[in-house]
Amino acid sequence: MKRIFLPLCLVASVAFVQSCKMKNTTSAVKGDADSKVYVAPGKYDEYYNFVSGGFNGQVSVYGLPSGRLLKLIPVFAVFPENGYGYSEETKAMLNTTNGQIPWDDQHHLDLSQTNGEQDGRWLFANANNTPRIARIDLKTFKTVEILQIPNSAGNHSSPFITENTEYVVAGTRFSVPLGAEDVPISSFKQNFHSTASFISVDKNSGNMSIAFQIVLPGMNLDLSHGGKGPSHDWFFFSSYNTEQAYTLLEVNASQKDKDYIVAVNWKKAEEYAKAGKGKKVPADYAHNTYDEGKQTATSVIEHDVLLLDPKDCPDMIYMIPCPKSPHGCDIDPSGEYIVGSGKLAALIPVFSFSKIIKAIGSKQFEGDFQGIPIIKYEAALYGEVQKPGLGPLHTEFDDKGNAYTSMFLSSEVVKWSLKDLKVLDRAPTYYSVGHLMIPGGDTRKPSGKYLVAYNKITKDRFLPTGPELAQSAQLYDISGDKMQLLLDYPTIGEPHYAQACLASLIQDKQVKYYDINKNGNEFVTMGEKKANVVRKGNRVDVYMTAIRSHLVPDNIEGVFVGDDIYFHVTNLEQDWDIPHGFAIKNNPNAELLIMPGETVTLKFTPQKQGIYPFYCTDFCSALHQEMSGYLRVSPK
Ligand code: CUK
Ligand code: CUA
Repeated sequence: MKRIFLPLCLVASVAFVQSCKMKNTTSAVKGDADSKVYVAPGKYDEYYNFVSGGFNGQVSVYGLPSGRLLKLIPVFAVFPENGYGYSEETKAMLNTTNGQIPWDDQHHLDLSQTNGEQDGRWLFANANNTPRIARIDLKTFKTVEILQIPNSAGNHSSPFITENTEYVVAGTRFSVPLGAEDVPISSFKQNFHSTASFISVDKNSGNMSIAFQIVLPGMNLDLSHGGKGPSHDWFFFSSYNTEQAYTLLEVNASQKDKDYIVAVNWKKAEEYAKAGKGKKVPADYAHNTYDEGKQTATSVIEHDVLLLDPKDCPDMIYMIPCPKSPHGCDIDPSGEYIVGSGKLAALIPVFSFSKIIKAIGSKQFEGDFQGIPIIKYEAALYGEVQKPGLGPLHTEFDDKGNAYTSMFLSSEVVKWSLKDLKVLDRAPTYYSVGHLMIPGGDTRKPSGKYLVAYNKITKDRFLPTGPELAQSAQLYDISGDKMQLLLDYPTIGEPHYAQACLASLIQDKQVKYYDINKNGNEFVTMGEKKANVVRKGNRVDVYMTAIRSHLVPDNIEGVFVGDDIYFHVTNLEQDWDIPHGFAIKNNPNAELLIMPGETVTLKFTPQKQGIYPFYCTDFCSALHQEMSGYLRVSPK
């Protein structure tokens, strides 16, 4: 088994053969690794691990340390398994100003925080392709809100939050003209912009709304993180292509020795917005919310957004030079250190927040980038980690003053000390690690127990499955001086960032079933006796109930070709883990999975006469197979 690098790193990688011994990698697992990941039958994992789905558009949930897959949460893609995006109640969740978009590319996650610590309330997720941010309610593991982001493309630097979840922040990867102007691509410098959107999050409901968008020069914002503690008021973004090239072939976009970390004082921005320094401009975007009481989603189109132009808002934004195409932008638990990771740099620069503030005070600038002051590199720099490895991407932190950086090219996790910036340990990854994650590793209170590496290439780690292999995650014990590889487990889609928190933050808040008496769905059927079929023109509403082990009504006649039939199925069960399903032959609208106490609606417009069986798809009782019925469709 040969390791394959990107051509550009072939030469440089030779120096790192020490981490590239492919054969017999199981020897990396020593001693008591098995007992550290063994979660006995009936026992729970210690952590929930939320993993982004990449091009599958969903979020997956694992237990740690076992690596057991617990759930797939549908977010930015339709999910035939439970009818997300197919049921009448959820269709609106995928609504955008360009119609229903049933797919996206999901890269980053952030768990809500209070005072810089995870609070187990919500999980935010970004969509890269058609810029959107979703909020998942961790009481139900359901996507309850999706907000489209206007004036953006490639919503990559997202959805990172401020320390108290005051804002969830989204930054543009592909600069575009504001609005949808038809301009020559070669007018990039004049007409293209990136934006940093600050989306306020309601303290109680969690509801999101775009507070303001900061208009930045044309360039690519890549990743970001909010400050904490002393840097609470600030948000830091990494950027690349500050050459402002519009064809990103390396020669155009990676010429400069340094790109920038963009430091935004969002408290100042907030003040400017309040003082009327912004400009309201027309911008249409969809705001979709799932009402947990009414059990249904609605989509509203908003029409304007407040833009802040740095020219009108002095002392709000600064640029900090950062070597060679920075990717990750990570803040240590104290809030003092900002770690930039130049993908093509042979070092990791660590910036000091207090030095940045001093440099701003004494105006240690080296010119400006389209009017935004550039702080001198040395004036902002705390120090550099020398020879960390090749292709540094992302950094997380433990509770002992150490940082861990993923090295894509040299395929390893490198542990280094924040105090003296010395490399302390390296552990190979199999292979080409992207993000890495420590539970709470981007908060004020990281755990020092585990680290998970999310690898881009799997090769020989699992039984082969044709040309497409599962992605691999690897769990390390980081409690000692040396990292210890404990476990490989396959993941779904292509994970990028992930988050994990103590299970105790979430597990006791779980909604086990919905109280049928509080069911607010307008099509609820409160008991079998109320089951009914109602016709209005060519619309037929079937008020159906499901309870072990029958669907009522189970014989439906008097329906004609071309009728729009709405099956409103209410699950009457009042017990945990007793969902019923509903599917009908030849219906292009997938199926339903209805939780106890819930009502969900499936639309069907039969095109041909005939007898259409329907049935419960979830094996719910010994008489599950009997939970079925017939629809008769007659010619018009
Ligand atoms: S990105 Cu994937 S490895 Cu989209 Cu956060 Cu760095
Ligand atoms: Cu209900 Cu099977």
